[in-house]
Amino acid sequence: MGQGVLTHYAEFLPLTPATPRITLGEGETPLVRSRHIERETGGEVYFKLEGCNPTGSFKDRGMVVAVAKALEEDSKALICASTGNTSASAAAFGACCGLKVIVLVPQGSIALGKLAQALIYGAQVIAIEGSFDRDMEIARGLADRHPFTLVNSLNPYRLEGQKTAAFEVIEALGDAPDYLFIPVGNAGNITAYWRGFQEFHSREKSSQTPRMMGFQAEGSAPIVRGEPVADPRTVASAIRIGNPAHWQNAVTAGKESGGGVEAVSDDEILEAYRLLANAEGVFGEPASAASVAGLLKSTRQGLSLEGKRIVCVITGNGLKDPDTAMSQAPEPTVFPPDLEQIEKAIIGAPGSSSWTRP
Ligand code: AN7
Repeated sequence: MGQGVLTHYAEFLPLTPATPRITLGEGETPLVRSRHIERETGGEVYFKLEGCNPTGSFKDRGMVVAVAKALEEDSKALICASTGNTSASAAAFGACCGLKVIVLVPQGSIALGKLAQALIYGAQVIAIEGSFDRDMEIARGLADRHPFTLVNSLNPYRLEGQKTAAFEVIEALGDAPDYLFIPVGNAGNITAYWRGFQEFHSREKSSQTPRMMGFQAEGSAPIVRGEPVADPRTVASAIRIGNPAHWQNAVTAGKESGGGVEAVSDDEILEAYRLLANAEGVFGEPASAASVAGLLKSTRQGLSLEGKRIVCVITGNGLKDPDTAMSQAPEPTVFPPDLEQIEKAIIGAPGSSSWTRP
């Protein structure tokens, strides 16, 4: 337990004896069975809780490999463009390894918790007007001009690390599931999972590979539309991406696996976000809820999941984005310190007790 991705999965990663086995305790995240949403689908539904990683998202699995290789190659600085989670992860691993970290984020559209992380871990945070896609071009340009290691998912070590989540799913279930529902932004993660599932299948560690069901937000769904989106919009700021780096790989994963990439609306995302929290006790960030929104939408559109095993990837922790949480739930009610008044508010008029949840 707790040995980290580099040690645990060394034989499946491009490591050498000179690769430092750094870790912040990433990986080995829980796979939790659904108790509520499952009933609506007829299948067996599990949530892969990637928000339990050290910086609160799946990015840590790939970042630990990318940063270890950067150290091996004697790099002195990391750079990335990010909608938030990549920057938090890069900042943390950079801090623990003594590397300078530069992160480019879209000004005004990165969730508060992620910004707080990048800042407190000590990264140089550069907020740029406009969308993530332009930040990505600038980060690539800077990495070309200077000896900075680009740690976006264009860095091949990132996807190598992220594929270990698929290994864990197979190990937890004893086989690959029938379906994997996953949010899609830059499309690195769906690419990495597909690679991981194929790799374990070819090593006879699973009897099948799952159908890969990727979901973009409707207002930033370039893969679904078949063209880049100039001004992507969605409440799920992590996946507000108009021109994904791994576009073609996502299409391939969908095709080869018998799944595909589709869109869910912000309303569908927020419905799934609230349901996940208040009916399952799982607090994922809005982008993560896109996987569950996709599952509910597919079921309602008639996809038969009877007897099937389904995994939804909950990619990031809900605490990352407190503003969206506060906007989606009622305000707390304020009382004076008076037992009777508070009691009345909780159980209503005398004699009418209501102890069970509505
Ligand atoms: C919670 O941090 O792109 O399809 O710069 O933070 O691999 O991009 C984050 C993406 C899903 C989409 N869920 O994954 C970034 C960034 C969460 C995320 C995605 C992201 P990809």
